[in-house]
Amino acid sequence: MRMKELSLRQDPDLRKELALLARGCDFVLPSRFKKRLRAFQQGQAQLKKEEAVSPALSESIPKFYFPRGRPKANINIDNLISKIEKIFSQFPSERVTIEDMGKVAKACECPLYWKAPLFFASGGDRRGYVSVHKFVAMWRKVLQNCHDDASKFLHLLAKPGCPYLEQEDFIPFLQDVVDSHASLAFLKEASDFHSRYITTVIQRIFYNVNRSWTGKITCSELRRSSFLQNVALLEEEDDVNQLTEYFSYEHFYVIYCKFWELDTDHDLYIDQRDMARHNDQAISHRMIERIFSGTVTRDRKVHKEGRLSYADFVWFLISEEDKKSETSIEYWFRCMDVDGDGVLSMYELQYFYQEQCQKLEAMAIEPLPFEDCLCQMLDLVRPESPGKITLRDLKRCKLAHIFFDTFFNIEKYLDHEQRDPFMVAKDAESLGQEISDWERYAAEEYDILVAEEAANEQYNDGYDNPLVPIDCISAEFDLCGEKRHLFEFANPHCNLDLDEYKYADSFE
Ligand SMILES: [Ca+2]
Ligand SMILES: [Ca+2]
Repeated sequence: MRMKELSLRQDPDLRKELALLARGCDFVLPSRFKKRLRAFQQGQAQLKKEEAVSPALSESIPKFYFPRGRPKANINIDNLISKIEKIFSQFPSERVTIEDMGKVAKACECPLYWKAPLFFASGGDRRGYVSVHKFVAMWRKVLQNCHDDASKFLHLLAKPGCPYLEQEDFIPFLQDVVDSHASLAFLKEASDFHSRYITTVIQRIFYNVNRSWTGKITCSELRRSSFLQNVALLEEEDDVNQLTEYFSYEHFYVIYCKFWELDTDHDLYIDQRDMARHNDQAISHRMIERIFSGTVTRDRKVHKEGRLSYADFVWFLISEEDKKSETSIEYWFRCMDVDGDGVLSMYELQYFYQEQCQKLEAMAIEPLPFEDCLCQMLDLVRPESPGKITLRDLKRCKLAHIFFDTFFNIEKYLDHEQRDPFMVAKDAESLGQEISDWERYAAEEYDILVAEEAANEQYNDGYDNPLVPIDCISAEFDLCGEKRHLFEFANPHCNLDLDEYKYADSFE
């Protein structure tokens, strides 16, 4: 049918006649044309009918791309809105402050800790409250346009019209967690610690969620991650320390203490010399240079000014203590790929191995010749194309941690060397089934720090102690109790101004 139609339409004689007809020329058409014209008109009518009945081809393929989530059938927005209006009506002038926003979040059928994003997205920060009208207008738009949690959460947190989340977008949400989660109540008076904790959690969010390394979390990255499940768990879990992926205060404490030890002048930056002291000179100088080269850091000043911010240290420490995660493998791969061509060449491996040999010799240990080490490593990684190790090879081999430590961490290299290869293989098999290396490290270090503090408390009776993150803190915790609250801020001098730590600096 359509083929015939096309040929009719392309007929020059017929086109001419139709044009004449359109101009109102009234003359007798030769009968052969009349016949063809009728056929054409019938065809047109048929085509119109078809167009009206069957959708265009693009519409007949079911929609499969839903950047804002798949719309749910039978969602009654008016019903949902009236529930919310009912909640607002319980408050004077139908205005709700951040303290009562939890009730609104629940009426919206959202996890409790969506309360701050809901509050701020409807302009609550400017007035100190949200009116029913503003809120309903905002939420109705969200319900109409965003069809799953990831899309809704992103819309609430992002700057207007922005399709991704940047680091600073998380601050109001996390400040509310600090202000209102029961297990962080002990931080109430330690406002200088709020920003450090928040910085840490933001870095962990980007470390785990922003798999593209762009500094911009997209809706699909958020959807693929476990972050929103963890946000929902904040409501059920009384202790943030149980949420080890993002929110654990103990994990923050370990990272911050490790940084504090290196940052001797406490300006929240460390240089290469400070970094060299980490873990008793375990990391090679050549690797430290690479960490400071700007290839794995977000702060653009790292390379120029030769200093690493606390935020960038979070990435370093987690990568250093858990070399099995995808982000960590990417982190160290970027560092080792000195020329940035996407493969680790023999030259690059040798460059890092040379320093390891020097270190071993200084320890009176005879190092393995590079060729032998190379054979071992190629055996371990089994690269797809010989002589070139790619990121894919390292992720696939499940032993990337041993590979990396061989080239830049002398202490861990020696540890691996002393281990039974059979056990190493078994480790690789059980990867992902037990707690992560990072979780194990953080738990052990936390216990050590707590014990150190307890000892200091006993001997110094709370006087200045260079090992304690903030000199003026007198630690108070209950070693027998389940929850150990390290900070009890007795000294008013430690209430530093929150502004003293500029977010803009570390989020650039
Ligand atoms: Ca410093
Ligand atoms: Ca390379």
